[in-house]
Amino acid sequence: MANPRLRDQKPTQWGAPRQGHIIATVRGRPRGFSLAREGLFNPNNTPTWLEMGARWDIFCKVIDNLGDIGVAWRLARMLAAEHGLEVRLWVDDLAALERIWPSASAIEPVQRVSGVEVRHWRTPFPSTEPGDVVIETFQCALPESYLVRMAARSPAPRWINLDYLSAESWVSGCHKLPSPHPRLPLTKYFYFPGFDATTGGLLRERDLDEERSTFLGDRDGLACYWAQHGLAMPQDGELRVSMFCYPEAPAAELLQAWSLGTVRITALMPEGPAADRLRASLGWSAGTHAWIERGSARLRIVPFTDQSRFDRLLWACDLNFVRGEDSFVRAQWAQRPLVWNIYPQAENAHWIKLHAFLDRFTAGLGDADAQAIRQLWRAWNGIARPAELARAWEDFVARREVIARHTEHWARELVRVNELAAGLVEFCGDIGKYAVD
Ligand code: TRH
Repeated sequence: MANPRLRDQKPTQWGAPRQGHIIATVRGRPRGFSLAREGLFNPNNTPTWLEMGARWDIFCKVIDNLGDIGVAWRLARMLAAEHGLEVRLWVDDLAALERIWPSASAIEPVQRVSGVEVRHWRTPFPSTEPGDVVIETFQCALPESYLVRMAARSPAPRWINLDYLSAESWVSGCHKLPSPHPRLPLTKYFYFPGFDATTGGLLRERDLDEERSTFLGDRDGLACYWAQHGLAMPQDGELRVSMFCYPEAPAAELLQAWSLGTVRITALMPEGPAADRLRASLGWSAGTHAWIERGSARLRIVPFTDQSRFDRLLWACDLNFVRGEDSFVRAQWAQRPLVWNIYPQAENAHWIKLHAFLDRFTAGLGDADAQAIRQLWRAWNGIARPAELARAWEDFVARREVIARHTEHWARELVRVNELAAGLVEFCGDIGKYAVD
């Protein structure tokens, strides 16, 4: 059935030509390289795939929570909006997309949202012409029929697996590694996000910093923002905190520590399983929007918002508790102190990942400040004993100004590292040039 949202859309948007880049890199081509086969030699002046503005297919399986779709959707929007590419996002759980982007519909199998064609990924998979670039997010395993069609194309689509974010050092060695398909004439390349120039970097919208500065520079706008949360502008000495975490995080214990402390805390916690667990452990039956007050602390459960509004929450708060992958990155772009609740893995494999990030993040800080961050993050993730949480919080909050300056500096340095979407576009252009017969 024709989808009314798609009817008036142009079938293809043409992206910016990247000819100059191609010519510059062809010189060092390896043995077996074929200009004609790669569609780069262009005697008839017909457009090459890069000149045409390639069509990109992104595949996303929602395993749990919202990080899979959070990353896939951000990448899809950026490729369409900032690189002029024609992007189709195949996602198996439209409701997850609707949660982080309510203008998407949980029931429309084909829809156009924010310049992206969104398709419900169902089984059996429809017969469709593969894109020029195929992004498999988090090794979600492409449909077999689609792989066969990819193999039948000449040249074959550029095929990338966009992997999970990690600060571990092995990432540099695996970034951009090719992996031939066991049966089909296809090669998948592994693309790893990361925190230095030897990795794929992080997703960061071009206008992000400007938007953030405008938001924070507009006092009336900020007052309006807080009023929407039922709050006046923050008072001197008060800390505004956002708390997005997994249900296992010791939120009730932290609230207890806050309530006994000298710093006034106002916390906003997005609704979801962690908020439900906190409610249950406090025997608190009030719904979203109600305040719970305990000593120096008050906490309110707030509605889930879209990704852009979530950014504003992070920008507005003085301290952000975040989790998973995408919100963790966004908290860094917010340039505010953060506490990461890492996605738990079997046999505590995530502890290694957490420490790898902590090592990078705290490098350059004095021992006591670094220790304050480490201890709070460890206690929040169940590595240190829960009894250590209150002490860790006290140390952290006492050093909050140094930590705030450090986080700002960290974020400014991180901006220099590759931007993931732009790097991916460039890499996909390069793959063809280095293919070997
Ligand atoms: O939801 P997450 O925990 O995601 C994951 C998944 O568990 C996944 O399986 C795992 O592999 C990955 O983490 C590492 O956390 P994350 O990544 O922060 O995703 C949450 C998304 O939700 C993010 O895009 C921000 C968005 N969001 C909103 O749009 N509005 C909101 O109000 C909030 C709180 C979040």
